[in-house]
Amino acid sequence: MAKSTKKAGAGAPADPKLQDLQANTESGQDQFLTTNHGLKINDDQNSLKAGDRGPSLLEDFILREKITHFDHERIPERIVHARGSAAHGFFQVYESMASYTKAGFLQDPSVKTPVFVRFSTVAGSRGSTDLARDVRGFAVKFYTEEGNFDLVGNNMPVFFIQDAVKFPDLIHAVKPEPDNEIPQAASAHDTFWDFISLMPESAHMIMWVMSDRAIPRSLRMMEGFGVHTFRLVNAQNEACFVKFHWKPLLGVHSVAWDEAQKISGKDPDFHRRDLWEAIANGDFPEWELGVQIIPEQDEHKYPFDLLDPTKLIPEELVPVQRVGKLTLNRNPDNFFAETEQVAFHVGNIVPGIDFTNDPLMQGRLFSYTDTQLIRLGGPNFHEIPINRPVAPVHNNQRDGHMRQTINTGRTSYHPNSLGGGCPFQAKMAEGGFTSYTERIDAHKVRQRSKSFFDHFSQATLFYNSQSDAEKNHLTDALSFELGKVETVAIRERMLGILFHIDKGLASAVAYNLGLPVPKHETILNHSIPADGDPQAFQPVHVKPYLDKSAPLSMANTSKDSIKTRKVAILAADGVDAAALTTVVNALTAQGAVPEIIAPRLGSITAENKEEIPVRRSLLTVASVLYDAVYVPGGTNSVASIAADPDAIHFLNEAWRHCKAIAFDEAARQVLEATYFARKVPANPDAATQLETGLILSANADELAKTFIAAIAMHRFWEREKPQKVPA
Ligand code: HDD
Repeated sequence: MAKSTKKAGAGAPADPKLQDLQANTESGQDQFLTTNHGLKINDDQNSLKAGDRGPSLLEDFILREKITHFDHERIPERIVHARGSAAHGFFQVYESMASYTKAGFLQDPSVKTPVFVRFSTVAGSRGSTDLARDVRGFAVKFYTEEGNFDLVGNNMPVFFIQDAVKFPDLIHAVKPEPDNEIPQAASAHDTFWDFISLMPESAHMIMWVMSDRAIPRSLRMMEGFGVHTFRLVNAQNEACFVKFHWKPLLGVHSVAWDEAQKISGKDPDFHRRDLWEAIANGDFPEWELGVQIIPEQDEHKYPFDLLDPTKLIPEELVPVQRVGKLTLNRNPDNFFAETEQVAFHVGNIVPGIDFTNDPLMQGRLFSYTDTQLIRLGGPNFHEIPINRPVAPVHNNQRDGHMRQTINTGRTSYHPNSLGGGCPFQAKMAEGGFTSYTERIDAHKVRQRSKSFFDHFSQATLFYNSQSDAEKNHLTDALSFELGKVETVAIRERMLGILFHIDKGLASAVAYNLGLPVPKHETILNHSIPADGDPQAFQPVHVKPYLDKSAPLSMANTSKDSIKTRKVAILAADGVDAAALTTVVNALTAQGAVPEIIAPRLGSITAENKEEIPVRRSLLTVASVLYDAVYVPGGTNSVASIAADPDAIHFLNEAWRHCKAIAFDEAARQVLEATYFARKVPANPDAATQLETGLILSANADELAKTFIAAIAMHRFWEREKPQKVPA
């Protein structure tokens, strides 16, 4: 892996969080090896023994210190979101949002607020694959001048359950089964679908998790969502509701499921590596912050409840305003110290932002601090460098394991007179936080509002909004997952839920499972209190208020760039250097990353005797790690590639995963060695080439132009079913 870029660029204003972290960074460069107590070590190779063949001595404090520290290196992994990758960066608002919020970091476009962002999968362990079919966490810590604001979101805008009290059940169901701890990082097993099939409120989220959103091409190509409805409060104490969005500037893109499974074997760190390398190469990932603002008086205007986390607000009803930009520009120095020890908390807010009564959010407000106590070992985790705010901290909280701060003075209570009354409470005008004074007049009940009982309308809206290819993927994903479920009754129950989302979808999945299409129209909600009347808990059916919502389909995402796309070039000795250089230069000029792959490492000798360095050998790579493939001409190179089974497999697989593939006309022999040669016209014109993603040209400039347009399309999903090849 390339080394991390340390600075945001010459002349960039000092990042206050970077300065803060500097006090805790260490480098052994040009230094002596020491014990933890600063004693220089003379021999780190041999323990102290009674004779050179005798037993080690208890006296050996150097040995004991080293082994003891090693024995205690591990901490518990996160109960969810254990597998993650993170980066530093900054956020800048485009223009003041003062009319909506008094939050300081949303006022001044010239202010760069430092951030630390951690992406994660949910179900897998720390060492599990990046390419699991799963929700992705998207957690942003803003180090604002008014304290830390954590936006702890996901790459999907809704959630499985409506009440936090069900969260442990959901997670127990999706995690590996408790008797044998199988399967790792996968929802395709009985306990998950058992729970889901009894929990109709998860129907909408299930559509998202079974869609390609669950297998992103890159963490840099995912949307992010705050999920809950939050509240913004301005300086006049006027509030509005808000939904937060992150919109990636590279668009939203995913891989194929077959590809995801293969990446999990070839490079389980695929997303982590991609994020690291992009930042190290100066291709800084960027997202725009989007807000959907809902005036307070519109709280009950919609046919769904704003407090229900299984609902989104279609962008057609409330447009997303893009209000600022997040840029990630620095890799962490140390994975454990930063990425592992960072502690997010939904409850970390700043004046101008507030919570709502979403019952999922309310439970989260408890869980995040609580979990850090066990994970990070005590109440002082806020002092760990990555967690401490850049805003000053003064209070009367004291002591506890691993306390770092040396609080001075006699008083650790408030009010006091001995300490001059310090630290003072801050008035609102001085930035003191006050909770929004929402009026609540209610009975204390364990109940769920009837306005939370529509479980299907947005699941159907999501399904209807997908392209044909995306619908196929949903059918395949559900068939795969339920196909792995052993208990037929669970499969049947799930078909019953799908029937309420879309009858065609239910029939297609039922066909694949070899089961009859469910006939019944009613569904019993099993998630009800012991004394509840099942009929009273029937999900309600709401009249569709929208046929389709365009932003829900990734087919409508931006497809205008090949920046950071990885392009494999299959070449061997005798390659046509002129064609190769033309295409490489054209791709590089557009920000893509071409890599020459040859049967072996070292260099290849071109037809004109030029020595061309090889980036990877066929032994260590696979097509699933690339976005597109190019095969240049050159008689001997073409003959070698055409005769190399690994190279032909590479091409067939790239075709199967619907990627753009380009051949020099002089490399037609390679094309003819593939399975897909017979699926495409022998001499496609430019329009056909762009339609199929198969580019064939004798002119390297023309080839490069069409190839670049094709790579920007991301994938040619249309050819997936009709032109599938073995690979
Ligand atoms: Fe959570 C971690 C996102 C519901 C309890 N959650 C965690 C992380 C993300 C989310 C991104 C990883 C943070 C990191 O990188 O360290 N969680 C969500 C979203 C939810 C959600 C978007 C629904 C809208 N979570 C949720 C509920 C509960 C939790 C309902 C409990 C009642 N989540 C936790 C936790 C974790 C966590 C157990 C594990 C590690 C951690 O907090 O720091 O407290």
